[in-house]
Amino acid sequence: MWGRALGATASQSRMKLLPYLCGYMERMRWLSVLGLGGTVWAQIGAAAKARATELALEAAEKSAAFDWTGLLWKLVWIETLLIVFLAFRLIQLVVQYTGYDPFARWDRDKVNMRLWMAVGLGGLFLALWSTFKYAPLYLPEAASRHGVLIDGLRNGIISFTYPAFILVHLMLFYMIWRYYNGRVRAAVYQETHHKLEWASLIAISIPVVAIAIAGIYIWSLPVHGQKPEAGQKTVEIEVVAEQFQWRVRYPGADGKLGRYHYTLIGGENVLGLDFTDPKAQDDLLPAAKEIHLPVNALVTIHVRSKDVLHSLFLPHFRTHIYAVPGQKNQVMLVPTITTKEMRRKLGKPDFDYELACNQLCGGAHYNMRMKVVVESWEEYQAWLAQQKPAYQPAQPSTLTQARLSNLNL
Ligand SMILES: [Cu+2]
Repeated sequence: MWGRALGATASQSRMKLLPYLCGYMERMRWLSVLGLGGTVWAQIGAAAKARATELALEAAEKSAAFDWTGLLWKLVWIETLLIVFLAFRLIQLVVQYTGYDPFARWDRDKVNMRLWMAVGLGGLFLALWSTFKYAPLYLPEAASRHGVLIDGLRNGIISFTYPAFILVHLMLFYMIWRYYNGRVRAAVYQETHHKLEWASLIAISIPVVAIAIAGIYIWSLPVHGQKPEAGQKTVEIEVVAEQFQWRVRYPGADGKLGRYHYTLIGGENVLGLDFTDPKAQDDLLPAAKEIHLPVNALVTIHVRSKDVLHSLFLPHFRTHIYAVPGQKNQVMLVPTITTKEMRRKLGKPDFDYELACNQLCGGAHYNMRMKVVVESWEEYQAWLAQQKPAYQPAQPSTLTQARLSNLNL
């Protein structure tokens, strides 16, 4: 009986669920035990583990003693695996030696079908429920001109993929219920219906091509697609990434960012500015860890990295570009909502826009956050007026001078 259950031959169409599972476990013993144990552990243990981590952190705060909670949870982990393995082994041995199969009367296909329905419909319900449950955690409305288009594209795509997602899954589960073995056995053979194939091909191609074209246009906007409108103010700033902070450079009165060269980086000259360039001498390097942007101006952000790959991510403005060592990148945006206005809209008086590093760039990656302040043009100018220029009369040092003359800049 055991052997036949393993074989899953055509003559044995009504296999028993449990012996079959046991046989499967027997063959794939360790893999299955690990997989099943892992799944069980992930489901039941995730919440408990979070709590354990909390406790461990609390304990670590109180004293730097050995992490007993952590060890305990590791033991529970191993024990869970052992219990799962032993339970299956036990059932398997009982079936093997007594020949008694407590589940002999089960209709395995029916059980499978019902399990599938439960898992499938349950999963579909959870997917729908979580969409609405976590909706308050979504980003607020886009605070940049191109961001509104990006959101529009996203919402447009979701408005027909979401109903399709639900429909396709309902159909899938209907098929499982309708055609489980024991009800309808034979499938109907259908010759290729060429007209139908062509019709479905075209029907699917149209939205896909439309999405692709809209995507190429909209997604390229932040990189090179934007021009200043008549009378619109333009601003250029530079954001430089390094392990583990952002540095921001604003142009001085001339409105232009000066030259830099990586070989000039050193000492006080953290951005490697070339102070023989007059445009660099009035550049501003604010000490405050925040970026100021004027509302409704076309802002060009020049992005570079001093060491490894970082990523400039401005989620509220739907703007994102990599900071690549040795490469000049730039991204453009028009902030449309000031910080004050957004705070009022969201009803959160302490809300702030944020710049984050979106690339795991090393141990203190989490440090790479910066407050972004969007304010009126006047407020922006007033803030700029308070910032100190990067160029100090003592600079460039003799060492920097020597480097400069070597470079023939
Ligand atoms: Cu980074």
